Amino acid sequence: AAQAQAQTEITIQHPLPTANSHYGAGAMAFKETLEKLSNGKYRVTIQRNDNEREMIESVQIGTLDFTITSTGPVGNFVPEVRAVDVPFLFRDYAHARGALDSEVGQSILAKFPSKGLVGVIWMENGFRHLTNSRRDVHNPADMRGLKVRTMENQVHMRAFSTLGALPTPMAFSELIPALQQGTVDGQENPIPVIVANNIDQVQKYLTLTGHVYSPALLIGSPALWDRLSAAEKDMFMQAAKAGRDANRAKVTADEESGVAELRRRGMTVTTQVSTEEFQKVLAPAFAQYEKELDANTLRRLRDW
Ligand code: EAX
Repeated sequence: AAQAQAQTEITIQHPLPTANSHYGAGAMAFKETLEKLSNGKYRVTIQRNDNEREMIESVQIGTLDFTITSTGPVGNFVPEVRAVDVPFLFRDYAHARGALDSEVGQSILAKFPSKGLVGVIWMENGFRHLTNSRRDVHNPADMRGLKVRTMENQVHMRAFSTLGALPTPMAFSELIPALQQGTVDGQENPIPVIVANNIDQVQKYLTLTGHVYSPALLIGSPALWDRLSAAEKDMFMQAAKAGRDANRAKVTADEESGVAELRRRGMTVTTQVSTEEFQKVLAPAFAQYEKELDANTLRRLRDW
């Protein structure tokens, strides 16, 4: 009888609803493609875990095979990633996707193995917008004094303090309770995250600041990856590309429908925002980024 093919269980975790979210779409496409290409040798289990830092730590020690995470906390593991979190770095989705898929984006992924992680592929969270429970925000002056939850990301924290807000870093898992209890006044996330997590239920005002593009990543565990043959690595990469494409397609769809949906749910939406004004106020932060981050990488990403 044919040798029963040994089956390998693969687990992937991400912080959003497994069904209707842009990470869920990516994880599902990854699962379906890998199971198909491996003729069932690999079976993928998708789980939700809304603490991105924890997932990255689990991948690093080998207790988790893959995670889809925003780059938010990743800069604390791979400092070179901080360059992609700089506000107003990317003009639009085409710029961000093209630059990250190009050799400059790949050169950042090449920094992961020395930190005990495998940066498999760039995925996408989306352009981040501000929500808050206190007031309509039209310009930087309206940000003053707002307690804004940020990701555990020094680049973002510096931007919000430069704008006069009070950045309060915390994991995504703590966000909704903090908004419910009023520990923070606001937060910032892409439309798909706001819609998928019903953040409109704890926030009244949405301002389409688009202040930073938030990449995501499929990060793998070296404990698994280094055991794969070249042919298997190729299968995993094809599955990763299918996941990336499905993830990005869902972001595009959510961007088109999400703002109208949030208005329908009762949010007050401010669409006209002068990004020039925000960038002018952020000038001191940009000067710091040029000093602290890899200026060459910043320039190559910005000019791509
Ligand atoms: O990755 O922590 C955040 O605000 C992230 O955008 C969210 O977990 C999706």
